[in-house]
Amino acid sequence: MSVVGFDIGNENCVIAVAKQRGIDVLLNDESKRETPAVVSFGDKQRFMGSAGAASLTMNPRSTILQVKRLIGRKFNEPGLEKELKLFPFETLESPDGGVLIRLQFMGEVHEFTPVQILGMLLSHLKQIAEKNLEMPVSDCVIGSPSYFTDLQRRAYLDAAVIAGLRPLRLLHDCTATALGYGIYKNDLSNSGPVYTVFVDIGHCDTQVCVASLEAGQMKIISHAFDRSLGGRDFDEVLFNHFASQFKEQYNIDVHTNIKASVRLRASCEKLKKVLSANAEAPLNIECLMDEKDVRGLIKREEFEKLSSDLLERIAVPCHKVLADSGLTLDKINSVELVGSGSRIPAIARIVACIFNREPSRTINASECVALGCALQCAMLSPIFRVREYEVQDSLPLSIGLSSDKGPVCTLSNGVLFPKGHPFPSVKILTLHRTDMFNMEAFYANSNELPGLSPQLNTFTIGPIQSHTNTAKVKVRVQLNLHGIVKLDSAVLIEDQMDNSVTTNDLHLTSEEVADESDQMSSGENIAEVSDNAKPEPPSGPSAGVARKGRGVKRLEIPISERICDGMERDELTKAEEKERWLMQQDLKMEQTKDRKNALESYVYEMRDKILNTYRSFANESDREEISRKLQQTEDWLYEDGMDESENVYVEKLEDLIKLVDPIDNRYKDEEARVQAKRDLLKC
Ligand code: ATP
Ligand code: K
Ligand code: MG
Repeated sequence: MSVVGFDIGNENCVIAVAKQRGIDVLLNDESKRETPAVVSFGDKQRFMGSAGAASLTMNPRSTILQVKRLIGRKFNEPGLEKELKLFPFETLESPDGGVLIRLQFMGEVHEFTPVQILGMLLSHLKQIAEKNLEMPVSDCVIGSPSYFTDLQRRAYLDAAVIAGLRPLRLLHDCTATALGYGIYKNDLSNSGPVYTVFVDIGHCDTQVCVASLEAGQMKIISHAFDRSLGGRDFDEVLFNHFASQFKEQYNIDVHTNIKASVRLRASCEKLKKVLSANAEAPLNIECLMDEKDVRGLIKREEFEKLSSDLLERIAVPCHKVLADSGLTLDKINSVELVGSGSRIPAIARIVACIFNREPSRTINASECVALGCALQCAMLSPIFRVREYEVQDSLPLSIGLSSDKGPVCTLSNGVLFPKGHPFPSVKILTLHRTDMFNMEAFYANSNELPGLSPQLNTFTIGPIQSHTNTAKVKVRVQLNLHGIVKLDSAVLIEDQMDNSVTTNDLHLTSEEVADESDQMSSGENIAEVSDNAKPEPPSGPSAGVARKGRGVKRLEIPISERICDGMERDELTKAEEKERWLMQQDLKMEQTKDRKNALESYVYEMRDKILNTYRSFANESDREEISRKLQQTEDWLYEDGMDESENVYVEKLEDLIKLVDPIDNRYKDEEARVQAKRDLLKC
């Protein structure tokens, strides 16, 4: 078993693995440390990662980029439509309001959900890891943006199932970075925490956090983000600049031509990178559109002016994270800048200005998330021993809970887990209920993520077989390692001695006893809430079993969960089947390619041998016959045989071998005879 961390970027993915010596980044088939997050559909097989990226300009309509942007989102979400327009592939609304990707494959129209596409990408990364490690990979930790909603987190987990992975945790990108940084920091004294800000600017988003680092522990204090601000937006500034310039200068409108806009966008990204190290950068694209070659030039200063709005927006999450942390600037010990999007010099300037100090770049900007994930995976995996280190995250979006009678929590707006609440965490609610009831989790503060649909999922608790009208139901709510809300268990508590619940509650946890007075004064529907630091495993086997103690009867109540808009079990099974079919198809095409290559090399090898090695072992007519057959096969390979099935190539090769074999046998016999003679002489 192995212990792996995945950073799934909008542009690049990184795989890290924990080994006894430390954490390593794994190389892909091209010996690169970063694998493009691209899934491309060819005519008969898929190309993923680097091979997928290579097909983008050839096959833009069937090449899926930035699938992370689309996952777990509603087609009609504000802002999404504009983003979808920038993609060269076709998207449409799915029956449940999500996004579908439509493309041509094997001569037919296929539709895939973003979850399926991410499943493909994860499965590709899994294969890279397995090839490197020469063992199966399943347990992993996957980095996720802190702004991900419950639906997006579930979508990630579903994609992992499709890929045959078992995520032990979805870890916030910044938390992963902070973990990888904090655990190795050895200048921490025992005189209180030091505070570090991490700023991660990726391809599509900006995430910031404040972490408190101490010897043996790392706590995230606050997260902030702009989920639509990253390197991609700077590319777009250059793209629009040159698109309008070329319209005037060359009379071409790249917006009307998919291939031209894909190529210009790619060139602008390169240009942006050149500008990070140079004061000016040229742009030359041959035959961009209407057979016109285009040329351009931009100075860094001009680029910065064009992107001034974007640069200003970087300040927003930076100020917010500090305000939410409750710390003043002078308490901040250092600022670490990560994510390759942050390599634009002006970004470092702005960050320096906000935090009043130079940001440091001591961390590997592109690998830190994957490294932190691998570390966390090692910590969670039973097969690995890692030094004691506590990781505590902070909830980025407030979550509330209501029942059919209204909010159940006493905090404002029904908040159960407020933003900033440490997690993983468990709360126990005590409600006065005697009949089956529903509870609904929801996002409690729409300001924290504008456009967010508040609904999460609904839980039905019951049926309840209560014999008294004063029964209480204790519900265990967990904010789990993935940042997902779960109702773990519900227990009916009936007092058998008498019908009052005011006394005899000494068996309850101390927190609840302490809360007793609250309970007395609260209304019918308001729950008594207490924290429970240690998450217990769900009480599966004991469900339905009544336990008695001190005259109090406890009975497990069944809970059923209805997820809002997620994948149902049977949909997931279907997606797994489809993925298996696609993998088989890819494999078949790879094998076909191998067989075709084998035939081709045999032709070349024999052509040479027939003229040289085999020359004296075949008569002229045999040689002519073989040469003719070889030539025929070669011609066939370039024409009718270009795209044949695997066994056709195998048969062709067998036919040729049959023809050449007698000659080869004669040659080998002769070789053996010569060798025997030599051996004899040596004796
Ligand atoms: P996300 O975090 O949004 O999911 P990601 O993790 O794939 O995306 P990164 O790999 O951190 O993103 O960063 C990719 C971005 O960094 C791209 O926009 C890329 O153009 C940009 N980038 C890479 N190198 C440079 C450079 N030298 N100068 C400026 N930008 C760069
Ligand atoms: K990345
Ligand atoms: Mg990233």
